[in-house]
Amino acid sequence: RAAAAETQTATFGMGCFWGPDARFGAMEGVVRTRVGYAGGTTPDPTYHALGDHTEVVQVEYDPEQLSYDDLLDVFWANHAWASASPKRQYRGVVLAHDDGQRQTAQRRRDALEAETGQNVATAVETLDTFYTAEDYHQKYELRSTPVVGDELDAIYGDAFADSTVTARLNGFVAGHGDPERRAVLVDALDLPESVLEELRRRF
Ligand code: MHO
Repeated sequence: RAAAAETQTATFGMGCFWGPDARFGAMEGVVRTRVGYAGGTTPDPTYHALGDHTEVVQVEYDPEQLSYDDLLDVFWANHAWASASPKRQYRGVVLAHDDGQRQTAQRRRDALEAETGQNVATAVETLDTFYTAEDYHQKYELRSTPVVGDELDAIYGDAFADSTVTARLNGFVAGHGDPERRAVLVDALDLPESVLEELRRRF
């Protein structure tokens, strides 16, 4: 299916960003993922000098295949929204890109509280600046897969963090996505046999 001319972007804090990078990357309709730091005020944060920022995943998606509500389903189901994180680095937060996202996220937050009768600790805020994290955090699961990580890093170079294929593979090596979709992707890849062999072994 052809990608839409215009993609949309969502940004979420849901604990250590390695996990959600893989989870969203596996989803059909996600075009690109990036991990980074946002939600604070400290200029130019890094992993070891985060200041008041939070680890977040940024998800670029095709609105003809996925809605913001679809992403919020995954967001709410996959982070600890009922208790405030002791570290701001790992807090749950929706960083809305516009008023529409902000209202949708707030509506979902209210609905979750109404359904469960529990207090939701996760915040809904407006995104200011997203600072891309260091390369070694991008698609961490894929990067740390023996053989595959190093080979793809060499083949993709600067595109490693930005490609749809690496987003999908990052999700698949982490165990997301169904076996059929994994097989279809691997069969379509023009990559060294050592890489394909290792991927098939893992899938
Ligand atoms: N290595 C840390 C989390 C890293 S995440 C990028 C841990 O597993 O505790 O914050």
